[in-house]
Amino acid sequence: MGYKVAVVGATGNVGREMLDILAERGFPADEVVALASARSLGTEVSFGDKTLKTKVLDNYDFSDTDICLMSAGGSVSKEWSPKIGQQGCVVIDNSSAWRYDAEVPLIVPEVNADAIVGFTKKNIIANPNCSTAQLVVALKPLHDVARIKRVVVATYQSVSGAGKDAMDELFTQTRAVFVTDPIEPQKFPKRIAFNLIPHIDVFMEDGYTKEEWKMMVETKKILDPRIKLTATCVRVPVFISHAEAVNIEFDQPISAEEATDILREAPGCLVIDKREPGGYITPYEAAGEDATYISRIREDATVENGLSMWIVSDNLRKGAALNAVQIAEVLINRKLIKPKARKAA
Ligand code: 11C
Repeated sequence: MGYKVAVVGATGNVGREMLDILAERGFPADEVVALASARSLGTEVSFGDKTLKTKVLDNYDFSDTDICLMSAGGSVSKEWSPKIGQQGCVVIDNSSAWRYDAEVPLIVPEVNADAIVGFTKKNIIANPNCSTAQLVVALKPLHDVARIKRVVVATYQSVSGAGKDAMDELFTQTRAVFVTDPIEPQKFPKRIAFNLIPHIDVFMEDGYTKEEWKMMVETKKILDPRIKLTATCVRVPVFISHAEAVNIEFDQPISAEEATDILREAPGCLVIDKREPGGYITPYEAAGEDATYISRIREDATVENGLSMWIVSDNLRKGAALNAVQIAEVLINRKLIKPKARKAA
C-alpha cells in the first residue's frame, strides 16, 4: 500500500513544483490531493499526466493522510501545521514558521538527515530557505574534511523566490522598458527589470535583512552552530535559480584541487569548473535541474585557508520543492512512517 500525500498551496510556484517532483520521482503515493485557499477552489493543477482539481484547505480532514507538503506561507502554516500534525499526518513545511523551533527538525537530506528523528514531537519538519539549502549542500562535504570557521556570501536571487506575482512584475517591467511604458514597482520596492535590489525580506534592527539573518541562523542549525556567516542578499532580474558568491575560511589548509575532488563526489553536488570562457554554470542553465552546481573554485590568498566559489541551484527545486520531497523520502526509506489504513475508495 502506498501513501496519501496532500500538497497545500498547490497553485503556487513551489506547490506546482512539488506535484511535478512527486510525479517525476515516482513517489510511492496511492493518492495525491491538491489543496489551496477557497479563492483557488477548483483550479486545475497538473500531476504527471493527470489533472487535479484543488480542494479547500479549511474543510479538509487529514486523518487518513500520511504526509502534507505545505507551501502556503508562514501564517497559514502557523495555524494549520499543528492541527494537521495532531491528526497524525507529518507536515513538511516550506515556510519559515517552524524552522527556528527547537522541537522541529530543519532538514537538508544530504547534510543532516539523521536529525529527522526529532519530528515526532510536533509531527512537523521544516524545509530551509532556498538560499540556505544550496549553500549547505556545498559546504557540508568540505566541512567534513576541513572545519569551516567563517563564510562570507553574496547572493544573486531570482524573482521566483518572491512568488508568481514577482515573476510577472519582472516580465511586465522588462516589456515596459522596450515599449517605453511607465514602470511602477509593486511587489519589489524598486524597479527590478535591468536592475539589482540589495534587499530581500524585512529589515532587522542591526541593518541586516531577514533573508540574510535566515542564512546565518539556518546554516548554524543544519550544519554547525560554530560556523560564523555573514550574507548580503540581492534580488536580480532572473526568473529561476539563485546564485551565490561564497568565500570560506577553514581551520586547516584545503586546496582548490582537493575541494574540487571532494565536491565531485558529494551527494547533490555537480562541479562545472573549467577555467575558460563559459566553463561555469549560470542560473539559466540550472533552472529545472536538481543539482547544486559549483563553479569557480579557487584559493583565496588574502586569508589563511580560504577558498572562493560560485554556487547555483534552482530555488524552486532544491531550494524548496525537491528538498521537501527528499525529506518525505527519508521518512519512508528509514521506515519512520507507515501508510495509514484507509477505506477503499
Ligand atoms: C526569496 N528566499 O528568494 C526567498 C524565498 O523563508 O522560505 C523563500 C523565503 C523563505 O525571496
